[in-house]
Amino acid sequence: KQEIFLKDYTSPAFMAETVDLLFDLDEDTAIVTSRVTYKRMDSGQSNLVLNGGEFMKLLSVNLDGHLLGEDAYVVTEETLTVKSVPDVFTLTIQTELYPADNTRLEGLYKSGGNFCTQCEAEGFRHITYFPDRPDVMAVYTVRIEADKARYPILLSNGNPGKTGDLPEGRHFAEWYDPYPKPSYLFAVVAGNLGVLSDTYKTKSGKRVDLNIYAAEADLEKCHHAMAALKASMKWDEDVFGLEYDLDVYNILAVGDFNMGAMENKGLNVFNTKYVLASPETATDADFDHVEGVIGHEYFHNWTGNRVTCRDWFQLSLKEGLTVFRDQEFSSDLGSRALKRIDDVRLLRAAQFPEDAGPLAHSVRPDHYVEINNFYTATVYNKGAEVIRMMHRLIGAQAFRKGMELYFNRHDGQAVTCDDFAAAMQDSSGKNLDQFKLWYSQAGTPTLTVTRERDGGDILLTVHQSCPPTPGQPEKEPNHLPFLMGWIGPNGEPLEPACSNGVWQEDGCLLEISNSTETFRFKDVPTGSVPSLLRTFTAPVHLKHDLSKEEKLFLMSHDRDPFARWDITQDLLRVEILRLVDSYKDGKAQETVDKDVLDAFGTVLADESADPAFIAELILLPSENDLGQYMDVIKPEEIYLARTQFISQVADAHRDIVLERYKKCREMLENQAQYSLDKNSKGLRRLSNTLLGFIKQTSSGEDVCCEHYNNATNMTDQFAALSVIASSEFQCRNEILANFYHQWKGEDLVIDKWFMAQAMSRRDDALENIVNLIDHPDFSLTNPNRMRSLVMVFAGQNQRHFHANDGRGYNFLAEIIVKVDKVNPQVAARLVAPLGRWKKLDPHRQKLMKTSLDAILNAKHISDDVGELVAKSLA
Ligand code: BAL
Ligand code: ZN
Repeated sequence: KQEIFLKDYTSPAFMAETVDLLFDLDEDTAIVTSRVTYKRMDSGQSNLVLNGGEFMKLLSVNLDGHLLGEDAYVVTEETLTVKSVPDVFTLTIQTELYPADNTRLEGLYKSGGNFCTQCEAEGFRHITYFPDRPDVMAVYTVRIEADKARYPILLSNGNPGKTGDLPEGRHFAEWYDPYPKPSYLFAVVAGNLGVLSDTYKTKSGKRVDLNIYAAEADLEKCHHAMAALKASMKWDEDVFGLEYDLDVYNILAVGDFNMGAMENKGLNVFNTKYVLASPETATDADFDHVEGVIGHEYFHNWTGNRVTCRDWFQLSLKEGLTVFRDQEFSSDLGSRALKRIDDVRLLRAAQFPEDAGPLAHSVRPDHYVEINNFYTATVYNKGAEVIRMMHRLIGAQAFRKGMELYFNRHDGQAVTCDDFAAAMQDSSGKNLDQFKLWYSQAGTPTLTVTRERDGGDILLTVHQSCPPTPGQPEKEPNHLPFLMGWIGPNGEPLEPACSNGVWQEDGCLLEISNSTETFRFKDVPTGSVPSLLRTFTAPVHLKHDLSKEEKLFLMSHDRDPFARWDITQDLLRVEILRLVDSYKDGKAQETVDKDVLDAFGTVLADESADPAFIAELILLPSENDLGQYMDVIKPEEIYLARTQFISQVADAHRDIVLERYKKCREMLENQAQYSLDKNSKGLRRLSNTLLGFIKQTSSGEDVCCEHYNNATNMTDQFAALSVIASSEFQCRNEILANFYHQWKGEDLVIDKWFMAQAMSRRDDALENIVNLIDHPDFSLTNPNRMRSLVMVFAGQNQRHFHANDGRGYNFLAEIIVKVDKVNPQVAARLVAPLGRWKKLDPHRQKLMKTSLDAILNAKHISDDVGELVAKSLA
């Protein structure tokens, strides 16, 4: 495949206006008849060029009622060109598809015996020949015909139309979607499914039928998703005035899905992982993810569907904005501070390494080979940070007005990130020209903050720089919001006047646009400490000159919960990295600093704060996170130093840890039943986090195994399983076997069984992981299973992935080559960890590059994998 460039964009030569599709479904094959009316937009183009070709057979082409001979069109592997077409015409094309053989899971495929589709980004071209690009928006009518007994449920986008019986036990259903949409939002479903139904009344009084389709046995696990859907509909009305527009909202849950979910108009298709949840089978975090993803797909109805992307370079137009919207939704429903901590943790774990590695790209990339490779943390999560910065810079009111302006201007259109920024600029009057560099410049900027006293005042200087990224050697300074506060020497918040900063409810907002800027804070008492980058108002690395004592001071006095968490992470990170540096021949030469240990004890004993928040404070930076702060990652020393830290905390504060754990458990036991309320979730989160410390004490095995045996919900059971799977406890093998037998057949729970082992740091973990590939429940064709074992191992088990003999790398490379034959999108997702070789020592660098070479040299590698491996080796 050729690389394509944003600068080469041209508008469509032909517009499709109406699309009529007939799906004639058989057990393994499908005949699709598409009847499309086209209109010429560019008089210089006499031929109509349509995308399509692979994995389907062209049966016939018919123009305005005339069957075309083979001299009237040209078919290549990727296109169908119909020669010399009129200005306006109807083209009818018949294709034959083989959904039962479709393991790539794009286009039409079968999952669990049911038919479903995935068309984003370019799957529609595997259903029929069509201008498969997002700026061709048409009105779709769909008719599905299938065996009635095997496929009683027939669904597509929009509102339902006629249904009826056909000869030979078949039946049909028709669907009409009045809203013009691009082909990537098309969906069709045929299956034997149960349904959970409800209704929603919109703010203008319209009734909407809500249906979640899933296997009959799973329906009882759909109630949380249904509640989340209704909450999303209400939230979008309340916060943005946006109402749902069709008569029905359908969701299908499928077990084989490349993504988390898909926002097809009126017919979302979801990975079961983000729909099904019961206390027995899903953790509290799973419940939160279901709520967030249901919200995300619902919010796409306006940000993505009603207004869509002009081209795939603009993917963040819908994804960054919709992630921002789902983050806000979850914050409003739960705790804003905890949600922000979660989101920043994810950004640092997934996006910062991407931005620092060979696959770095801007939020709006300007070239690609395979668009599927750009559904990334940068486009999604950094994209959401870009929207969040705009929201902060112009304020919530102007942002809401900007959204209204955006919809007034662009409803029914396919537009660009510039169009969105223009709406925000026009609603606020703030010039966003420089700000838009966030869309085009890759890399994570570093902000360095220094302080200088000038009489009674403090001069605070912020310097910004951004490292080179592939294709971008030089960077311009970014425009960004920097929120901060001050804590006075007595521990009380201070609000010193600032010449060029504006005090808001949660801190003083500084706007930064030059590479170096100085802010004067008036009359700041000696001993005051700044609380920097509150709520993480910009996606940057922060460097500052705060001493250990000042950090400890903030840890106990900053009332801003996010800032308190972030400074605690900073303190812990610096301390663990000091230990890492001290290791010689696998032996620690230093012990944990007493002040840090004492402060940790104070946090553990703090009963005034929300237990969920205490859990966040005591959760140490991950091994991956620590590695990012080293010039050369030392995987084994990081693992050892982090474990040493946990052991020393467990030693020094054994009684507090056990006491706190016991109290949490007692409070939970006193509750009549499992509850998802904030307090119960917090108590589970804290006690489960404490297990990691208890594991290192002499009573570790007893407490962890008892915790497992007494668990009445998956949150507790999985927390214990994870700790035990990574331990040398006698009970380990028995408990792993017990878990497997208890949950055999529950796919999402068996995924957790694989995951717990993929995360194990035991000395023999790698061998076990390699062997699990041959387990009867492992499958190369199921993306969730692949992710649970292979992605979790390569992405989260730094110690074993970077095994010094290269076994971790070989294992991953071999799997990538195998999976690539089955499902290139899933295979491509596994490449990134191997590409980050520059951060390792020369020995490992060589091994990693050898593994990348092996992938590149394998036969018939896909464009998906080829693009990423080539970039990784560059
Ligand atoms: N559009 C792909 C899945 C999602 O971001 O919602
Ligand atoms: Zn999305």
